[in-house]
Amino acid sequence: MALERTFSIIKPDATARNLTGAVNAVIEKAGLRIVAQKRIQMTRAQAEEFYGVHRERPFFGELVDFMISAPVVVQVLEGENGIARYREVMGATNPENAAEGTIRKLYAKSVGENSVHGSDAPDTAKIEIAQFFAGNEIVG
Ligand code: RTP
Ligand code: MG
Repeated sequence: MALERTFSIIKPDATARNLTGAVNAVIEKAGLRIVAQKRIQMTRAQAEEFYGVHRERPFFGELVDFMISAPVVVQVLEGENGIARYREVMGATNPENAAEGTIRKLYAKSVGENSVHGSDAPDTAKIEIAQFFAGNEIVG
């Protein structure tokens, strides 16, 4: 299979605890390559757009507040079967259900403050990457 790109966010709970390097170590050990990365302070508008699919969910307000509560690190990851592979490495949304060795099992605080985001499909990966990166910022 060809290399596939996915979009990742190291969320505020992780950056606040200085876990950027620790999360990146798990990502790289899993065979994914970080082909773009930057630390940003998300605006409310960016967070609302990013999580727009969850707008009607009861946790939406809390989720947006959380995503702008501290800087995040946005990334593009590349690897064989990259989208599914990164979902595997992240672990279940709720860290209580996450498998041993996954990022969320190791570092997430709760179902809301769960340390990382990863795209769930090729179409969303493309849209999410384009929201935060210009083509010439990604170097494979
Ligand atoms: P993500 O989109 O961030 O990669 O996470 P996911 O696919 O595993 O989970 P999703 O269902 O898309 O939910 C998006 C994010 O919303 C927060 N959340 N809070 N309080 C709650 O019950 C709740 N449920 C979800 C989490 O930050 C989750 O990652
Ligand atoms: Mg999701």
